[in-house]
Amino acid sequence: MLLGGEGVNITPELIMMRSDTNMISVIIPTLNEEKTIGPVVALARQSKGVGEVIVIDDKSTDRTVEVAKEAGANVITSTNIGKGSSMRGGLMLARNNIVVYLDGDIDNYVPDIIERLTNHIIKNEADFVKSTFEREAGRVTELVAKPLLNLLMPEALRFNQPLSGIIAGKKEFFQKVDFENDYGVDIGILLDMIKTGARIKEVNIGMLRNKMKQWRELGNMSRDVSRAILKRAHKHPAFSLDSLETINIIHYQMEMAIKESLAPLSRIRQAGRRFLRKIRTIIRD
Ligand SMILES: Nc1nc2c(ncn2[C@@H]2O[C@H](COP(=O)(O)OP(=O)(O)OP(=O)(O)O)[C@@H](O)[C@H]2O)c(=O)[nH]1
Ligand SMILES: [Mg+2]
Repeated sequence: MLLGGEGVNITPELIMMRSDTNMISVIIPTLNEEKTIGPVVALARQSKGVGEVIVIDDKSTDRTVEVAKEAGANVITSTNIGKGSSMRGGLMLARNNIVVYLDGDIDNYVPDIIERLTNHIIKNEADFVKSTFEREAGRVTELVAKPLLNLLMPEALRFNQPLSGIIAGKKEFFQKVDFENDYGVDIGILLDMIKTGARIKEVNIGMLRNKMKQWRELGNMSRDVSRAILKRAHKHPAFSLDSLETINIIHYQMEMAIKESLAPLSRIRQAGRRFLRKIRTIIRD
């Protein structure tokens, strides 16, 4: 589009970048990320179009808050614990019309991460952008989210990383979706965005190095993610009692598999107890 004199090519991109209200707010939820949060904030602040970087911290017990402040973030301590609650809180504070969410635990973001995530939004080709990336292991994604989605809402399977929390979108679209309080937040946002008819693009952000979660944390995450999917599946037109029955079967089979794999551990524990009892008897006698 050509506007004004002197042959100035005023593209939608230029209009967005020139207007303060169309700049970018970057929001980062954190819980004990002192090692990585500094460079993440610095990278976001240096990126073109970023007007503010907001870190929403859940009372980290390490130096996350100090490090994030030193790097130039506006740090807010949340009162409602949970990744999703913090993401919702950040949205309420965001001043700009384009919102980017980053994870604070990544130490190898590509330098143009913000540009990759916002490019389609700035050009008004998308309302919401989901990132895709290669990573070492996405156990909850492969074992919980994808099988459930396949059964209940297969339209979401076209996204490689449905649980990715590295996303961008227009603030007005984020305001229309339901933010779960916990780890169900990211899949919930994606499913709600699909439902609201948002134009969604997936962009590749390369390879991400991620901290590996302990099994106990994976359990909590799986619970949050399944809850967010099932809550939405109930309202889905394709939802039927048949699919509910299949979920019960899957649940039962998973439980049996876990019990079977834990059985040897339990035998070892019992043998250990017997051994200790014997030692005590020997000492006593
Ligand atoms: N405020 C807040 N942030 C959290 C909470 N849990 C995790 N985060 C932050 O959210 C971001 C992503 O968290 P991760 O635990 O790595 O979650 P994830 O990336 O979805 O999971 P992985 O794929 O296992 O890495 C990080 O910056 C965390 O510090 C929480 O309860 N509150
Ligand atoms: Mg992570």
